[in-house]
Amino acid sequence: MHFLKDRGFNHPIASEITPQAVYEQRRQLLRTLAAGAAGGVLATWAARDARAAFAGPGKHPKLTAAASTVAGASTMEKVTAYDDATTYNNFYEFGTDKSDPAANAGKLKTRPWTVAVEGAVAKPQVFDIEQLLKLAPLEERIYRLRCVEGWSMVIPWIGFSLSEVIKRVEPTGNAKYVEFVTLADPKQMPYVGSRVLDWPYVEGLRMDEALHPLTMLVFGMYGEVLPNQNGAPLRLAVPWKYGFKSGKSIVKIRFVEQQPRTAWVKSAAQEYGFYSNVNPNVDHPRWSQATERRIGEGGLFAKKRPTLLFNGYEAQVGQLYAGMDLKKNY
Ligand SMILES: Nc1nc2c(c(=O)[nH]1)N[C@H]1C(S)=C(S)[C@@H](COP(=O)(O)O)O[C@H]1N2
Ligand SMILES: [Mo]
Repeated sequence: MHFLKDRGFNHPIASEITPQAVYEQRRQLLRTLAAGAAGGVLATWAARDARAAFAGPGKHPKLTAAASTVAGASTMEKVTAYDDATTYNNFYEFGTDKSDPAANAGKLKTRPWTVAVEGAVAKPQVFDIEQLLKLAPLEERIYRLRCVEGWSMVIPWIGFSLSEVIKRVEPTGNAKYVEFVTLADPKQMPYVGSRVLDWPYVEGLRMDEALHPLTMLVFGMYGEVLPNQNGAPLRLAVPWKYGFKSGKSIVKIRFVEQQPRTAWVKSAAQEYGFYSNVNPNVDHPRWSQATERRIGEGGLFAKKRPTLLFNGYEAQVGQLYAGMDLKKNY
């Protein structure tokens, strides 16, 4: 998947840097609001802040969402420009260049759409997308997204915790892992049938990872319905793992006993492990993972950012891996 490409030479501007004092003020405001009854105010404030930071508006129907109160769900970092988040994509079903998904995914039919939730569950169910959208209140969460290729973005997603779906199908004791199968329709997706990957694109999580409140089922971004190139009509966002763990255009969620054989493990197991937790101390065999380039922060010569363990979500998810050798389980 991984050709390192650059978006060109934009000079960072001073206003992109948030002064520490302002940052601290915002943190305090967040704490106050999260602790109290002012959720609605927080939603407005977060939405305004996000809107000010991206170049939008997009061309998609609006989705209304309140700011999430899940711990660690929203970073104060500057949100990536809408144009960058919707034109610099990985979605190999539509091509392997960063601009291919925006160019080729436009005609993907996202209605009608169903998601089969099945396997080791007491109540298997086929959800219609409209039904899924109403399963729980929509939340906005501003997550960092770190691609295994060494770049990152900050994206305001709209959706809710995947656990909302999981609890409704009642997993049995045999449900140790969750497998996510995404659409593979050669009629709509020009690269399905190519040998780039073994289609469909399959991803997976351990059960406790899937149940973690930060693991998000996503229907929208930047206040709007997801653009097709970002995984419409629904995708996953698992912010502490490399981006490829977050499958786009999901059609099936299966609860299984054995660790799923994921598309990238099948393609290159030495390079892309099942866990794929963001980790600056575990290099990819062909490049360092110690730093990353934030998309929008200038060109090839912009200063790289240090990559954070679990992409900065260690306080929330570190427990899941207590005692586990992260170098072995990459
Ligand atoms: N079905 C599918 N899902 C996918 C991919 C893909 O090629 N096919 N690419 C992954 C990778 S490598 C990344 S980094 C993210 C990118 O999401 P974005 O384009 O919305 O930023 O989607 C992930 N989900
Ligand atoms: Mo990625």
